[in-house]
Amino acid sequence: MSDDRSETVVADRTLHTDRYERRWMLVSAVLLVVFAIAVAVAGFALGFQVPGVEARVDPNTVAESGPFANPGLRDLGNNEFEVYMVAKAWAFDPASITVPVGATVTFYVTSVDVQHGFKLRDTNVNLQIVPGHVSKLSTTFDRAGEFPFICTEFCGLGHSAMFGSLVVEEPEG
Ligand SMILES: [Cu+2]
Repeated sequence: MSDDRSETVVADRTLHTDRYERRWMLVSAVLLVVFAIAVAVAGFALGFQVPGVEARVDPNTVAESGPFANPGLRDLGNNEFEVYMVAKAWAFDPASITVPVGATVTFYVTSVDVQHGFKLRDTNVNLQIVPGHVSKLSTTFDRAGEFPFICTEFCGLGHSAMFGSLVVEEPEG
C-alpha cells in the first residue's frame, strides 16, 4: 500500500506533456520575456510615456478660471514650454502653436464637452481627451518643421474639421 502511494507522488511531479506542447510552452515563455524586454526598452531607453490623468476638473467650469481660461503656450525658460489646450466640438484652442527647435513642450489638454483625441503627427504624443480629466504628455522637438495635430476620437459632425498645427522654427539669426 505505502509503495503504491509513493509511486503516485513521483508520477505527479513529472510533466507528461507532448513534445510539441512542450515546445509551444517554451515559445510562449520566450515571447513573454521578449515582450517584457520590449516594454523596458521603450520605457527606459526610448523614453516612451504612458499618458496619465494629470488632474480632475469640472468640464462645465474648467474654461472659466485657472490655466484653461487662458489657453495657449507658456514659455518656462530654458527652452521648456507648456501648452494648456482646450478641446471642444469641433476645434482645439489654441489651434496653432510655434516653438523653437529643441523645445521641450508639455501638453495639458482637457475637453469641455465630449471625448476627443489629440494626436501630434511624427511624435509619440497621442492623447485621449476625456471631459473632466486633464491629459498630460511631454515631447522634445529636435528638428524644424510642421507637426499637424488632429482629433482621433469621433466626436460628431465636425470631427473631420478638428485639427491644428504646431510649427517648430529655427531660432532667428
Ligand atoms: Cu473628433
